[in-house]
Amino acid sequence: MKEYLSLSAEVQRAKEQGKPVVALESTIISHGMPYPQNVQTAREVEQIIRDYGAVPATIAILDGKIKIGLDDQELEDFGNSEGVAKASRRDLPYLLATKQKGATTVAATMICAELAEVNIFVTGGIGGVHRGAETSMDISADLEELAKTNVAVVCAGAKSILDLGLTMEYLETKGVPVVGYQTDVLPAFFTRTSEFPVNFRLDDAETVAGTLRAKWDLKLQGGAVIANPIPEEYAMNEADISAVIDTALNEAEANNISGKEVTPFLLAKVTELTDGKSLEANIALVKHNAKIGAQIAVNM
Ligand code: PSU
Ligand code: MN
Repeated sequence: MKEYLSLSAEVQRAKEQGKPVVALESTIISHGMPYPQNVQTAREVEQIIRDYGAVPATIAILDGKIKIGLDDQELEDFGNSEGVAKASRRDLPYLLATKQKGATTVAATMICAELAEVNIFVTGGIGGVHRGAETSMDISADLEELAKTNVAVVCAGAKSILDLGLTMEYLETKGVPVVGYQTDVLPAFFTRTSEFPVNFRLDDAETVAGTLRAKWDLKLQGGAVIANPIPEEYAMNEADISAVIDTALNEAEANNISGKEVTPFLLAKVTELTDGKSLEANIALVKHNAKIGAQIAVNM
């Protein structure tokens, strides 16, 4: 197993010194944001994690290795590459064996983080049950991973490109705690609220850390969702974003988009249709998540 892992110098040092490490995914870099904002955001997010006392580990598949932490040049090359494969659980072995570049999704990042013994992971939004899943059966592998891999995911909830109600039901079935960080309801990524209550509201990083510790001390297999709403000043207008999402969903259907292409297609459409306003929101919420994630890691 260890032969597949390659830790950056910074992460290696952190491990030796027993410093807290926070994992970051790379699909958000390759498929979630355009270049160069993707690389710039990734760097800024890493710096926020350092500023709050933890060490960032951006995870990606490169040269037949699972990279735990990218150096500056690797990050730049990765963010500026065309056609990087989106890598979820099923894709990891193939991409490693064929030495292709892979951008890890939430599911794959959780797997790699656990292999490297990192249990806090910061991202923007998780995948979930898609609208119309009762016929398409499009349910993100992220949910199944949350059910079995011991990594907590700090995010801004999930975009309403998904069916948030069914996503909550799925997580409930799998026993995945959905914690609202200073909120009573599940945030919907671009907006601070949705109609769905979270399972537990926790108001500080220390209590989140204590909850995670109790879960894993009891060997209750699986992760947790720590849902942290977008900062008020960056939240988008509910009606505007909901209209944009409806258009994006219609275009996906009209273009017969399916499988792993669905989420990247919808993300790109939303960015395009909001003239980059959603990109600004996306950047702000990831940075906010980085701050909370680092604080939780420090408290672990
Ligand atoms: N949702 C977002 N931004 C993202 C993703 C989802 O708001 O970048 C990415 C994440 O990497 C997530 C993946 O794990 O898309 C889910 O893809 P799918 O629905 O195909 O499982
Ligand atoms: Mn899917």
